[in-house]
Amino acid sequence: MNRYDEAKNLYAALGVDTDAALDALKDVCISVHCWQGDDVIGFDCGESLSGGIQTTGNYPGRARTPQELMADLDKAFSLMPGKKKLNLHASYAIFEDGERAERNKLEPKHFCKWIDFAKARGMGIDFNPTFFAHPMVKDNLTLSSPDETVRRYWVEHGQACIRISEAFAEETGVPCVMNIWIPDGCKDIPGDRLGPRARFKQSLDEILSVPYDKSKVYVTLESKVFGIGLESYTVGSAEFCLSYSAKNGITPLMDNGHYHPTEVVSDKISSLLLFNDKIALHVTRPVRWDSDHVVLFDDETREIAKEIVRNDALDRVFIATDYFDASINRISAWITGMRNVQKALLFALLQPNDKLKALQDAADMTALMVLQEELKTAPFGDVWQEYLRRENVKADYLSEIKDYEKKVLVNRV
Ligand code: RNT
Ligand code: ZN
Repeated sequence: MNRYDEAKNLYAALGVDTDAALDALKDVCISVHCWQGDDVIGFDCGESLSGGIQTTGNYPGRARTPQELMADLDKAFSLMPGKKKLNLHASYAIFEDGERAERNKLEPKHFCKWIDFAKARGMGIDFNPTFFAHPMVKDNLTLSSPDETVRRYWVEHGQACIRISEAFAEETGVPCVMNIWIPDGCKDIPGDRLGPRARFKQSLDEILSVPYDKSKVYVTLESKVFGIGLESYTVGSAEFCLSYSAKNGITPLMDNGHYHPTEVVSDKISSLLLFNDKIALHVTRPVRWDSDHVVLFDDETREIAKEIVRNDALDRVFIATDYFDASINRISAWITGMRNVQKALLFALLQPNDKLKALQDAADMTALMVLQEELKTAPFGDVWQEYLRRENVKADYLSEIKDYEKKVLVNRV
């Protein structure tokens, strides 16, 4: 008997159907963030990263042009199993022949190369207005700025992005998730917490006043607790973003690096699912702060996946990766994080969820603990290998990455 068949029997004894789990996983689409490939720099204005987020490390081989980023994405995609979507930021606009456009004047045509890229690969595109790394960010503020010229500029940027998102959906035939995240905040104790939030609220209202097809564009709103240099006050806090989303019929997005260190997103998912048709996630790994380390197959990633699966919400949660590590091979980082999200989902799909629930309802917490611990050492690896085999992807991606590094990446100097 091969290892998969043996694992299948062992899981069956625990009440789990491994074939059903593999079938479910193959339909899950994960949105792959383009910004891991070039340290969140983009192509539109050459400003260094700001907004309280930081990429650290200077491993050779950063993608410097759209061509390089597309080639690297292709390399990464070829070694990632499963269904993918491309997640772009507005700062990745591609301008032809020196013709530039300001962020408030961006149009679908500035992304036509990306549309062609996605279509050729049968993928949808998700989108993010870029409210950072730009000279119009004044005093760390964008949509909440008291300077009407600044606020208007960024409102127009948001509106332009809605039109671009709708074009992505129309061109690819796949709905587009457009995520709004602003870095706005204060390093030190503010004298007014209400004013910036009131202006942010008004700006969002203005952005959403652009007519768009809600079956094609899902607008999401991402909260945050603090950023580097913005430690004391964040305009788009959790309460603000959840309340705004609930009241205005848009989708809340939780990034698991955006909460206090002992708060976990896995515990928030069930609550949001009770009150929202859809929710969105940025899967990342915070180490001591929102450090955006590569996602690992760790406890919290598994717990997040379990909450999606056991609440039967695979079709209600938009899952996207969001991390940036410049200290290791960037393509390997992409693949490792993506595969770990999928591993966590498979692990969750291999839980006897009905049994676990019944034990809890019967208040048999002893048996619940024993079974949950037992599951940790079940032959998960053999089922994962079977998934890779069915997806036609090798378990070993490192050798191919090392080869690409030698042939392509080291020449980028
Ligand atoms: C920042 C947010 C945001 C960004 C990307 C680049 O803390 O997580 O999602 O990481 O938009
Ligand atoms: Zn995020």
